[in-house]
Amino acid sequence: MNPFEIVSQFAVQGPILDVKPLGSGLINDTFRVYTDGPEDYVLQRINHAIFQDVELLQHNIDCVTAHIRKKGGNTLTFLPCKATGKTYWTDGETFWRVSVFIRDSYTYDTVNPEYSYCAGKAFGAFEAMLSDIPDTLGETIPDFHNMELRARQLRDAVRADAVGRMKEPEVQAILKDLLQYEEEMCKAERLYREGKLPKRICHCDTKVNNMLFDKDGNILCVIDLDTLMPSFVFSDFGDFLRTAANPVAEDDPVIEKVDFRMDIFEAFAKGYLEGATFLTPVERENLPYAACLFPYMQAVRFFADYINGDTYYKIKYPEHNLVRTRNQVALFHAALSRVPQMKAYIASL
Ligand code: GN1
Ligand code: MG
Repeated sequence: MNPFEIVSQFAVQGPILDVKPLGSGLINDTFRVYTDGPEDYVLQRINHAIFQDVELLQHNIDCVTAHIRKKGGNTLTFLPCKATGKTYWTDGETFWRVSVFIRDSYTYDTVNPEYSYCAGKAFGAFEAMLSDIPDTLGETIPDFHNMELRARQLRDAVRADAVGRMKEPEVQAILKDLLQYEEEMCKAERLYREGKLPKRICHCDTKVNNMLFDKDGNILCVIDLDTLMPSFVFSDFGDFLRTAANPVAEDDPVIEKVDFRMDIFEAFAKGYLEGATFLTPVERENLPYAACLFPYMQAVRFFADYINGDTYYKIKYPEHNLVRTRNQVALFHAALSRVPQMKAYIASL
């Protein structure tokens, strides 16, 4: 079906002029819809293999956007489907949704400390706003940021060795390195089982380019709401730093350039702690752990996907997931070496 017909399933205004690819997500396909009316739109094909319960996915998004709007915050506006009134449309095979395109907005793949401070405040405030949401949200991908599960998935991938990549010496070396830290990195699940760590509604994909800025660097709103779900606050804190504190992209092959920038960490932590006024001492104390956990978890996920033969993340060339893995492993080690400094900084705030 052509995109024009898909868009016209939704209550859009004005004739549609054009539909063009937008953004750089690794999971869904995104397009900008140009119209002759007052608004342009964003059309997205939801990756149904990954988000298997689209009804639940859109339920979470509908509840959260309504709650934020009620509180006077800025958020995305999804259009109802003309036939069903739901915020998605399906032909039985593919799933689509449409939201209003936010004009004069900018996304960045790298940020300076000033923008990181604003992002910290915005994500902290975002979580604070959701702390009293009356609705029940489900896990759109069950155990999405559960490190124990991700570690098990890596072990399963290694055991199956579906495409014979375990014979590569580098793969063996990376595996050995990652396994050394497995227990330490599964701390969050242990704290949760001991009743010391709560789950809260988190964004769970706080990479730096999931935030819209205006031309002066103010945050307009948080986007990519697919993974909104109950999780540990570590998710949002850690995943932002994973992308923002690294001076290079997550798939940059020159790993000598990978680093964990403390100026970005400090600015983000300061903003986050000002916005997230609800944190318990255990959550606060473990923010440096979160900064290590997310590069680690992402390394494990990219690595497992490489071993599985690239079935999850979109890749642009055959070694892409291995290159991503090397980058994230380097970032993990850089972050780990800065834990004492991170702890001292958090304690000083
Ligand atoms: C995926 O599709 P995108 O780029 O928003 C992934 C995140 C990863 C990220 C790595 C549902 O996000 O968890 O951190 O790639 N989303 C899902 O770039 O798996
Ligand atoms: Mg995403």
